[in-house]
Amino acid sequence: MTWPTPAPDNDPATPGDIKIRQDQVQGNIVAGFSKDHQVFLLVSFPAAASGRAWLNALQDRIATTEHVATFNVQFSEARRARGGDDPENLKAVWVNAALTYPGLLALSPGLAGDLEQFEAFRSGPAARAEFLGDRGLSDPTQWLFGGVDQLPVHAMLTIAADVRDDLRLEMDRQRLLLSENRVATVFEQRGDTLPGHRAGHEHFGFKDGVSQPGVIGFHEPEPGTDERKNHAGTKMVPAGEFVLGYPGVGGAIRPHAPWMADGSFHVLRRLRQNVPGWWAQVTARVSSLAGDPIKEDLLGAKLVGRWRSGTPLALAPERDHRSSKDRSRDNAFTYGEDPHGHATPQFAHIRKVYPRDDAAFGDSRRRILRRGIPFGLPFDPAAGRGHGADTARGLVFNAFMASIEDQFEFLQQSWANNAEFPPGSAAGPDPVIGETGAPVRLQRPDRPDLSLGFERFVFTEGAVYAFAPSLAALRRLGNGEL
Ligand code: N7H
Repeated sequence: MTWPTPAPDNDPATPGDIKIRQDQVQGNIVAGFSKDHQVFLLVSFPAAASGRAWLNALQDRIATTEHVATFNVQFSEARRARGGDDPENLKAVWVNAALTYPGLLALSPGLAGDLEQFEAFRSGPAARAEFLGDRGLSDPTQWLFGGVDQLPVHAMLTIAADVRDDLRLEMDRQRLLLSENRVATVFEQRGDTLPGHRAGHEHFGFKDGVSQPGVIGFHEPEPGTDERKNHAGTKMVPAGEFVLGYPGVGGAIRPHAPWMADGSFHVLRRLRQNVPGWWAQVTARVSSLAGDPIKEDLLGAKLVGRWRSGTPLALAPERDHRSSKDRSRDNAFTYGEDPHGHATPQFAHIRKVYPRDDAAFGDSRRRILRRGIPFGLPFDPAAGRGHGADTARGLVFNAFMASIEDQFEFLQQSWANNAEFPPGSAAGPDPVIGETGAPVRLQRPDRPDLSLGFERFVFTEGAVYAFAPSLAALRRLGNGEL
């Protein structure tokens, strides 16, 4: 198949700016796959030769940024032309490949020196669990993959399709390639957009995928601003924050070996969500506040920072009055006018992990490109088997970044888990993903502060730290040239 040249929407900021090498950077990093059906195949090579042969056989199936960006532009245009309905005749199947530290060393032991500086990547997520607060039910001894004493994950394939049958076909093809090359599958993690009216929402019921960084050198900027064109409130962030080999915030290029240029670190976490537990806790807190006007919907929104529809509390602090048809302003806000968190509490999930213009934040070095997708059927006991409290469901947290320590781990450990972030606020931990212990402090105008304890109802059940190399590096790894 030949691909048309990328549409102007993917042209860089201004002439002369460094552009993302769209034929080298794999798809799903700066151009998201955005597919309703995905599977993450975690595999292990018995020996370098089989790993290399498998990578070679895979080369032609890997999607580039150019492929995905071109398709995404066509898809958005077709959807606009249909008044918001998905075009039925535009479909694609995409594949992305990433390698873990043990996987890269299994292919080429000589790479150890080049990878020395990437400590989190080298240690792997199980070794970082204590630091990140993965204890108790999240302890790596309980994980389904990537845990203690488990078969090492060497590589992670992301396969993504618009329709289930296409995904199944590609999975069959990939399973054949794996078995032909004697590569073992360690785990298959499925992900699917929730059905019906829940589409685009995560399992607690909140709209997801509302806010993403714009990428300089890839997305078009709004002239005269630092925002992405037609995306009010979406800050443009230097490409080097997500892809190695490009300038990051401040202009410097992060140190890396030449073969790592155009690659990106890939973090996958299977996060189980106890949906009835989380909402029962919200109800319990509301009933314990007899006489207080706060209701479940508002308290739930306070924990996340947005109403279930995606409307930010910053723009609609009392009730979700905004039309579901106009989503264009859902990122057009900062917390500057709300220093005490009267509208959006300082502990709210989206404020913890992206404080926007907050003085405690100050720059764009903590952004990540989120590509998550739910797994499991919705909690809806009346809908029958698979919908009850006993079935596993949650979020496949999936993100790309230039540094695991400075980005994903920093968000989780220094902000979400940290009851004292922002400094001096005594805000409490992030009540969605943070470590429990300290209570959160809910501040409202004209009312005394409330101190509310929240247990964690999101548990880590597996994790992988990987690196998605450029197309050229994948080829060289397959040929044993590195
Ligand atoms: Fe979060 N949730 O339903 O509460 N997340 N998240 N996340 N998250 C976001 O703005 C959720 C997790 C980020 O730019 C929304 O697109 C759940 C981890 C970041 O303003 C909702 C889980 C980490 C943002 C949720 C989970 C992050 C974000 C609003 C786990 C990183 C963008 C939708 C089960 C350590 C913030 C949106 C911004 C948004 C939820 C995990 C980070 C609804 C349920 C582990 C950076």
